[in-house]
Amino acid sequence: MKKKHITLGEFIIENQKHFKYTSGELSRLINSIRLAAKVVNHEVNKAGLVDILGAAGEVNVQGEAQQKLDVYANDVFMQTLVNREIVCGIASEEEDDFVVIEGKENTNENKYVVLIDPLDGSSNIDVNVSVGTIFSIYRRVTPVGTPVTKEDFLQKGNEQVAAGYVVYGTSTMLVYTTGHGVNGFTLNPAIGTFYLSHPNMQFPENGNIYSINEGNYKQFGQGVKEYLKYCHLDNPAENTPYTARYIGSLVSDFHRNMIKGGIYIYPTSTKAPQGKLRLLYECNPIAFLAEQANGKATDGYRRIMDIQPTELHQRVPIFCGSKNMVTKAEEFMAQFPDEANY
Ligand code: AHM
Ligand code: MG
Repeated sequence: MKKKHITLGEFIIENQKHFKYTSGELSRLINSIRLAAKVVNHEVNKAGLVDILGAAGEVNVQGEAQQKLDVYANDVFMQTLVNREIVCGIASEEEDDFVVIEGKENTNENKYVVLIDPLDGSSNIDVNVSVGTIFSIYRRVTPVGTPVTKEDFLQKGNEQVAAGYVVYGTSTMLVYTTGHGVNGFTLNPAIGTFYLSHPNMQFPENGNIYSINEGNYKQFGQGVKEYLKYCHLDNPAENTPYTARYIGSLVSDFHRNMIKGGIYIYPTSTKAPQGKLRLLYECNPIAFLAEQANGKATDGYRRIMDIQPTELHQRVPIFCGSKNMVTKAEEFMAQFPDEANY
């Protein structure tokens, strides 16, 4: 009988064969992200309701006051990873510094670190628009048996062993890669199970969607301005004018563009001289997914995954999406080489 309706749990076990190390640690790690995603999904889905109840001073079953969703999501992901004792450290957008997890009997024997943006797209939380979780996973570089250090987190995107996101949208999906393509799983909320719904996701090489906060136009550098003028041209041979679509949630904009073909840009500007998005837990995982799905991710000049991180919360500009569209944008940027020095 042919296999069908494959669950994420089954897929993780099946794909363990790809992993270089077979202790099952990485599989257990992805499984714990799956669990945390379901818990956060449950809370995201009653966001408006919680507000109504919250006005009356709602408290949860533990007797704690309701928290903001981004803080809540951070707690859920951190706690799930801590409880399962499968990582040696976590860095999160919500935490100033990385968190050391000593694991079983304080042996520091775990090999992976996780970097996470627990709830990305914060401006959309209160208005019933899609938000997401982004995660990135590395093997530690310092010796097992010692507490994790900053060096374990400041690795190039190139070294990622897995990355993915959860999009809490019209349906909830978990999309991830371990370096063997990108696969998407949709949550059946009735039974709380993710099913493989989007196997082997691929960016169309071309597209006609551009996603950028064009309200900042006057603050952009000349390379981006010239590229945007190109996007506006009435030139059917080049597929322009492009269609503008900008949700303001990286995960949702990226997800749509991966399916339909498009480019997402968060460039430098006078307001955000280094760009806005964070290299380690926003740009690198998105870049890994983009490349695994036959797309491209650069800072306008260099491959995102080749950038050597120096800070946990470092920002970089990002251009990601359909390969030919990103390459075209880079051609405009190349005319203004000074803008590479952000
Ligand atoms: P956040 O981590 O504070 O939510 O910020 C990241 C988000 C991205 O999801 C989104 O693409 C971008 O910020 C939107 O920023 P802006 O409102 O400046 O366009
Ligand atoms: Mg974010």
